[in-house]
Formats: sequence, structure tokens, C-alpha cells
Amino acid sequence: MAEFKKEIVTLSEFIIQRQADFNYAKGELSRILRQIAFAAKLVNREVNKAGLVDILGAVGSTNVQGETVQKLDEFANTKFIEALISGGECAGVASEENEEFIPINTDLNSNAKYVVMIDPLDGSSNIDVNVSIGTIFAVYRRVTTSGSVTEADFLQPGTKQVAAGYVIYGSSTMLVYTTGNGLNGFTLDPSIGEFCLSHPDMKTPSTGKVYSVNQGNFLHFPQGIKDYIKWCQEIDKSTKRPYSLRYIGSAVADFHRNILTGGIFLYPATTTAPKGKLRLLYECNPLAFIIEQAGGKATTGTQRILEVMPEKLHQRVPLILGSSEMVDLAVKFYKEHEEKVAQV
Ligand code: P6P
Repeated sequence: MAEFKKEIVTLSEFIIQRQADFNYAKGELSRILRQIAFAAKLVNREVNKAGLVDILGAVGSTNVQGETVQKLDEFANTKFIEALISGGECAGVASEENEEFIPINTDLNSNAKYVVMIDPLDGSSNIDVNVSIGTIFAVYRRVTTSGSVTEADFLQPGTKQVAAGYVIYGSSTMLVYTTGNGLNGFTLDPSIGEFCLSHPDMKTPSTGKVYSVNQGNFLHFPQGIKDYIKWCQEIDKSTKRPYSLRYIGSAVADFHRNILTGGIFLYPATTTAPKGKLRLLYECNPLAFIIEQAGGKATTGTQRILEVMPEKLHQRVPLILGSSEMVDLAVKFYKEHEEKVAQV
């Protein structure tokens, strides 16, 4: 009797299988997810050629056909927005690349119920040095009921997300997403051009031995964060310290490694960046939704990220996220000092 291999589950098949889990049974949210995956494949193809661009014409110049060679983050932005428009289910997009949100008012999207917030190519400055980069996205139901979307459709708290995910363009390209029923990772098989289920039901360890922070900002951190980082560096066998500092400078790459190994990522407020650096709508909220689905936590230091009420499209917030026990301890250090300062 022939032995049959374990079936390959493609992202498309998985979305259809899981449609029943979620009230996107009508297929609208499925189509948005499939369009995002399609655009990710186009971006992946260009990112992988990035090193060759100099031969083909430096990015931002014109190529032999006289076409402008787009910067890759602009290229990525264009491809994700075009894919969302052609999917017919997206009423508007807020992108890191665009100062204002983009209403989608085509006939095809006239009944669209969803809006998407996206960082099309986060960490793009790392492309030239061949470091992993990523796409981060969040999907919400629109709150306005007809006509063109308004800013209110985008200034929703992270708890209202119906889906979130990231793509990491690394040694392999993966798409990891959640619709609130667990977290699943798919690895692109270039030989068949399909994202295939490779990391079912992802969970992050409750603790780890890795902390990710830009140590160069140490002197500008709040005292409580400095105290926590010093704690990570102390020698203590019982808690497997000192921890290792792993910081790639590409949030998706640091986040993805820490989800798998356990760890904590910190981008706190500093004297030079009083609100932190990472953006609430299309970086912190989707990563917070994802990490919570994996059993981890995400906070500003004083508030659960998903409960922050957005005030501006490109709002920055301080971010501490990762393994639950590590986040809890970092917050304890942070609050202890804040309370001392308050008592002074
Ligand atoms: P810094 C990339 O520019 C990014 O937005 C994130 O991907 C990354 O985590 C962070 O900035 C790095 O910032 O200030 O440490 O270089």
C-alpha cells in the first residue's frame, strides 16, 4: 500500500477551512487576506532582487525601459494598495507611506465593509545590507456605514481588529496571521508560489532569555526601563541570566524570532522620542494582537496596547511586548520607579 505524505495545506485552503470559525463566512475577510498574500508574493520577488538593482539601475533611477525604478517601500505600498482595491472588500487604507488615509471608492468596493492599516515594508533601510524586513497589517470593520470612509474608521482601538498579521522577508518568506482564533504561520514555497502551513497554532514561551532593545538609547530611557535592562544583564543561574541582547533593528525580524524563542522587545519613550518610535495603528496594534494570540503581552508600560484610543493616524506609542512573564517584570520595574518619582 503506497504511503501518502502529510498533505500540504496552502494559505488559501486554510482560509477556506477556517472560514466557518469566524463570521467572515461570507468570504469578504478571506478575500482581503488572500489579496494581502498575493501582494506579499510580488513584494517578495522584488525584495529578493534588491541586491541586483544596482546592476538593473539604482533604486529611484530609470531602468533600460526608461521606467522609474521605484524605491522598494514605495513599490510595496503600491502593490498592497492595488491588491486591496482589486479584491473589492476594502473601503480604505491607512499606510505608513501616506500622510493621509486613502478612501477606496471604486464600484467594485462600493459595499466594502473593511479598512486596512499597513506598514508595507518596515525596516526598509535594512534592504541595502541584506537584513530581513517585513510587512505589518491590521484589518478592521469600518465604523461608518456608507459613502467614503472617514478618519473615524481608522482611529479605532486595537481591540476592534478582526485580523492582523505580518510578512517576514528573510532566509525564507513567511506570512503569519490571526483572526482572533489562534496564530498560524505559512512559509512561501517559491517552487509552487504558495504559502504553505508550516507553524500551526503558534504559541510564544511564557519566558525567555532574549531581550531586544536599542542599547544605544540606554541613557535616554526612563529609570525603570534602565533598571530592568540592568536586571537582564545580572548573573543569576536560577533565572538563566544574563540574558542575550538580540536587536536586528527590523521590528518584524526581532518580533518573529522572539515569538518562536521567547523574549521581550522594548522601544520605550526616550528623551529624544517622548512617545517612543513605533506607530500605534500599523505596527504596535497588529503586533500586540498577534502576540496576545500567541499567549504573550503588549503594553505601553502603563496601558495594554490594544486599549490605547488612537488620536492621530501616525501616532507613536512606547512599546514593550513579548513573553508574558518578561513583560510583567519589565512593567513592574517601570511602575516602581514611576511611582517613586510620583511620591517625590
Ligand atoms: P532604531 C525600522 O526603521 C523600525 O521602524 C523598526 O522596524 C525597528 O524596530 C526600529 O525602527 C529600529 O529603530 O531607532 O533602534 O534604529
